Amino acid sequence: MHKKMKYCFGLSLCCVLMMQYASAQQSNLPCDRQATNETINLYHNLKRVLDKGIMLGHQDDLAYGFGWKYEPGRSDIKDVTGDYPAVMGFELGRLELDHPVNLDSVPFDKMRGFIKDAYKHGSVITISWHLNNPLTGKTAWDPSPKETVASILPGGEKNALYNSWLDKVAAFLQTLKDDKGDYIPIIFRPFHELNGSWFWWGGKNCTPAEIKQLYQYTEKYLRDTKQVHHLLYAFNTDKFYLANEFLERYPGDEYTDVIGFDIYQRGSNNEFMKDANSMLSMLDSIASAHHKIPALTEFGYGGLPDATWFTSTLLPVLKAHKISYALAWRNAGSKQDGSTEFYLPYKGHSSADDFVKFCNDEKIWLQKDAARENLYKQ
Ligand code: BMA
Repeated sequence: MHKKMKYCFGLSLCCVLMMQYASAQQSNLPCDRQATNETINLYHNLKRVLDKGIMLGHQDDLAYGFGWKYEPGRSDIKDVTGDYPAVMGFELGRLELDHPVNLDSVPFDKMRGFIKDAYKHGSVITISWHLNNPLTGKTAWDPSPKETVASILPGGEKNALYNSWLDKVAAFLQTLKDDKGDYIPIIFRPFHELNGSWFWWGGKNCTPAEIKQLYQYTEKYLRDTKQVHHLLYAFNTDKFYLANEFLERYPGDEYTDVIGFDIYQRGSNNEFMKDANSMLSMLDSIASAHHKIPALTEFGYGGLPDATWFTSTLLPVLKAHKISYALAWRNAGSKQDGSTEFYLPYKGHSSADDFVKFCNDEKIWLQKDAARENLYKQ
């Protein structure tokens, strides 16, 4: 080879290697490059324990359960298994309206206490946000008009309103500190189930480019404008059939730490297993290709009609895949509209014994298992 060519070849090889190194380094950090130490530690530890266990989560676990509300220390999971969930989910809907309680009647003041308690005992915290439709003033489930997402992006008529909502979210998040005054890391999961069309930010209600822009805008606003640096960001779809569908609204590797999907059983056990296995296989490969943390960001079989569902249906599916955590949705109990809603058994429920067996599997982690791993330490 000519000397000059040799030099050029060497230089390009060097550049490629440096770029590969830089991208590998990047994938080893949360997408917020100024994340607090505890947040960075959580990120690394979630990756470290991926092969060891699957953390079981529950939405609003400490707030209420089937037939009770706000009893200090109580949890349906604790009542049944003796331990709390390893992941606790909370919800911000209506914070944007200055309401003292969220859309599921949980006072934000109490929520702050639950989050502190969960953190202190070693659980992981994740927060969702069913924010109202900023253009119509109706709920998150008001899908029209299709201009809502465009209206809150820069240049849109509701951009200032949306910014004021993000100011409130940032202010709340910045009150989440431990006894020493350090921020409590949170897995923030905005615009969830974004491939379905039931929320104003989802599916047919905006273009993929618009929702990607909104996701990126939201993150930059919280991180760069409001200087919130204790968040890991979770991107999640609802049911999907192809990896391309999952990635259609993906905001990019620089904007996500955790990726996942929500799944609810509505048909037979076999159908659920088939769907969940297929989606989890796709998630496994997307997560490893993009160096992300895979999670089942919501799941449930409403009303738990099958007494052995946990060990016969859910467990084999979970154990066949790499999953950081699986968050069961809320045990709302009897609701105002006369219906009941719950996804994990309460004491005395017919699937309680099976659920205990499920939790006793070494792969399924509750709070004590998570605490043993010191997820917030280096
Ligand atoms: C839904 C239901 C609703 C609840 C909403 C937001 O799936 O549980 O009752 O208001 O989530 O938490």
